[in-house]
Amino acid sequence: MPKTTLTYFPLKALGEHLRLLLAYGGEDFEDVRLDREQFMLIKSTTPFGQLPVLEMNGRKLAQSTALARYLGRKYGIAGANADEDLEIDQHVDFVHDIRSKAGTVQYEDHEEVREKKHAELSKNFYPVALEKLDAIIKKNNGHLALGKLTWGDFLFAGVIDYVKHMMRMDDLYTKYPSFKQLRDTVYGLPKVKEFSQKCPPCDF
Ligand SMILES: N[C@@H](CCC(=O)N[C@@H](CS)C(=O)NCC(=O)O)C(=O)O
Repeated sequence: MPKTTLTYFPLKALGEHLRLLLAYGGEDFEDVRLDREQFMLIKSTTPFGQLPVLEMNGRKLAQSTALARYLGRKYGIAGANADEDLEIDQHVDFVHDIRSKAGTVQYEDHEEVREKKHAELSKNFYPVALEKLDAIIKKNNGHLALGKLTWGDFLFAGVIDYVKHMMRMDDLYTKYPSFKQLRDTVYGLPKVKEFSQKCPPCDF
């Protein structure tokens, strides 16, 4: 049986939810964390020149949300039908919308433009979007969708610290306890807890 390997940077960002899902699924996997220099040596061998890459059953697979959906299906935490799948996808895409907006600040090189973007999003976008996300989680019984544990919860838990960092919101979990609660629910799942206690710590 070929070895299962997840390759990403030493960050949570777009790789952590896959680590957590693999741990949840009881997968015996190698958690490879490359620095930029090591990544550049293998970049051309990855499907899209990016990480994360999952090597499973002899295949090299990429795109972090597609992979999360795949692992969710494999481990029995996807939707039961097309409508349920849609609800998970819809809420996952909304989390990505918030992440992408925050990323436009994080990855803006020009300081003046960056600060202007941050101010604009902090005034007009984050408050509305975070209220909506909070309402979604409350309506779903502390989960991202379907009122129960799905792969969407793993994506949320894996990415939220990175989003918090990019939004520069140290008080995110005080303002929205539901976010911390959902993150802690996933990290508290027995196999996930066991994995995350042993793996190298990263803040976001
Ligand atoms: N849509 C891709 C995006 C992956 C992505 O942007 N990866 C970044 C790190 S978070 C990367 O590999 N950057 C290095 C590069 O593009 O050279 C996914 O969700 O997996």
